[in-house]
Amino acid sequence: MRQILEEPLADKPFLPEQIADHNARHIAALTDEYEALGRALGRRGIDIDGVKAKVSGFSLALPTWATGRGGTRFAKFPIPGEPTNIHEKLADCAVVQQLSRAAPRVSLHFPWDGASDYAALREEAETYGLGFDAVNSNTFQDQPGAEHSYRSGSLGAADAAVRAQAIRHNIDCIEIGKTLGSKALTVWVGDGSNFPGQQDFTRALDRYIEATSEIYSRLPDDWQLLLEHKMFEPAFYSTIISDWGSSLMAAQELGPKAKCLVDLGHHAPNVNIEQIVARLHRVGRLGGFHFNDSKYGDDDLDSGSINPHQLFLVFNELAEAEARVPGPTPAYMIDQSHNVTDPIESLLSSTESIVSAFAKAALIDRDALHDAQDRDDPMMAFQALRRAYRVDVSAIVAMARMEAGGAIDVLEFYRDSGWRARKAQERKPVGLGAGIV
Ligand code: PSV
Ligand code: MN
Repeated sequence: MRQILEEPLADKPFLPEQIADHNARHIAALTDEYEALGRALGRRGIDIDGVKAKVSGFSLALPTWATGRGGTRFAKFPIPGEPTNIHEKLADCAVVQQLSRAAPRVSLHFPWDGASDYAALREEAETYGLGFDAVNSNTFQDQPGAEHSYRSGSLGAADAAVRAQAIRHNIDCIEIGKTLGSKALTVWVGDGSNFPGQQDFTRALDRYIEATSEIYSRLPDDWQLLLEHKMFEPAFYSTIISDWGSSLMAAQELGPKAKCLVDLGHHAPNVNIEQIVARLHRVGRLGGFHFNDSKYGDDDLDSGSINPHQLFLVFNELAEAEARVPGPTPAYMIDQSHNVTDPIESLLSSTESIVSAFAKAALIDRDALHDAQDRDDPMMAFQALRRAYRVDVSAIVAMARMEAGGAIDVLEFYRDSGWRARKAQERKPVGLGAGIV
């Protein structure tokens, strides 16, 4: 057992010297691995430092709701020391960012992340070196004291008063986001039906688009409206924005600031998500991602834990699209439910998986790939992808992280730091319950 690190005096969770001490123990091995990989890649004509530079430029956002223990609708098993309010959630996100150097933005969800002073919250985040990504609205749960219930839908509800309440909430989120410095509102609604005949598919979509266009009209010029589709749950027969087709239809009707957000878990098993990515990019409507992994449905498992190859293929399509039509980077975010791990550990490990998939995609020899495609040589086209996928890019990712001030072995540092045990002394216990919050 290594010694538990001291509570830092700085505004960041850990002192830079603590990270430097950790890195000093690992730098010789990392340099050795990086140089060996550099030689191997050099033989293929790939400059490892160029790949590392691309990796250094990659970043994603953390969802506040993934910093606490998630749960299923059956139960939630909290751990001592998990965050109980937005300030504590920010502190935990700061841990992930300080160690990984790839997660400098936080995505807030309202009303879960309510605060009394959002200008002060922005300053608080800045002291951690964090900024704010998209704000998320919540019209899938009823809040205490709310005038209307979302039990029969929200933006697509048959009752105009319910729709008006949902619109007002989204506009409130935009206003909060402006103070925070966010540039996007993500809208996911659970609206749908459980019985055939319960809802008129067309009229429900019409109502949703009409209500959402009111939100769209309140969007600042430099903002985006990210529409997140999901096949099912909580509605089990039909969902209003169930797939990328419905999402794209809505985005195109709303206007150019509306884009589609792809949550990897929101598709039927085996759906070709990488092709969806290519399609949405082609029409300029790929707004962002919620990364997670799944085996059965919207499992919200850790990114790369089940199907790292799919993650790689998604990044391959993004690299391909970017090479063809350079444009703004989509909003990258994690959206997971950490039911059995320390959420910080899952966020650290998932960040590493996502950055690694991105790094592998950066290794693909695009000329060889295109050449094989054009010669109608499926095996060599596949091999162009395979050669990149087989490379263990850990040394590139760790080197980029270390050079940016992060830790070489993020999980080892985090465990040695005793962060969670310290927080268990300081933070209030979380209640039992079910659900993700
Ligand atoms: C819905 O399943 C979702 O993916 C949306 O992004 C929500 O905002 C988030 O999970 C939290 O419920
Ligand atoms: Mn999501």
